[in-house]
Amino acid sequence: MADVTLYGPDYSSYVWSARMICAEKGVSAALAPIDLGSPAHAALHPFRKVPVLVHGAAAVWETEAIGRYVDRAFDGPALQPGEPLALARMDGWLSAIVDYLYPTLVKRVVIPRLVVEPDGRPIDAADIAAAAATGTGYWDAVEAALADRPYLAGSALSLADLVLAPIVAYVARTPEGESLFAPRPALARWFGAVSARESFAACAPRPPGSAETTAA
Ligand SMILES: N[C@@H](CCC(=O)N[C@@H](CS)C(=O)NCC(=O)O)C(=O)O
Repeated sequence: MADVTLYGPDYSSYVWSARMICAEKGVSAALAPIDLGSPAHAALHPFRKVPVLVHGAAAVWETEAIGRYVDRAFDGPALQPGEPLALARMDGWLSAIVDYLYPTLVKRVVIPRLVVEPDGRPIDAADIAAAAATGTGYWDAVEAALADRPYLAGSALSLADLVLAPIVAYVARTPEGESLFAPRPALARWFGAVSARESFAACAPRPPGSAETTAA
């Protein structure tokens, strides 16, 4: 029997991150589908988002909370630095991902490009271009952060790297992401390292064409 259950579709970048967090911690997580927006979903997450982690009788919601909970509740390699400045860097990046990178790049670039457009529905090219332009500054900030340290918080992998990596993977698959890595060697090196981890491939969405698999 798995240690925990994670609810949500595997294509969600945040579900991918939550699964990676569990895998890196050595926590076995069963992935379970959920009928998005349903009363059963609302019973687990008051804002009806994914992922939700269920451990025993407790439901934990929001990816950051799930990551911190898994890190504290289980043995295994620490995914949050103990040193105050490194912890502040991790917290800063987690906040920036949730408040800036995800809304701009996943909602306005990845979903239109990888979900809406292939589905034959209209996209707003001007909004995609505007979001990608804003994203350029965000990627430059990530590049600057990684220029003098291997991971976002410092010398060790943390929750921030595990939340950002699936977003980078999705953006890199869009036309706007074609020039993501070439001008940003630190980002490329970091993504190479995080995406080479066993957890990245093990928790990645099933290949296109599999049931329930689409982007973001
Ligand atoms: N702040 C939330 C965001 C969760 C989120 O937006 N999840 C998306 C999938 S990546 C979702 O639930 N989408 C379904 C919906 O909005 O109905 C977290 O960190 O978990």
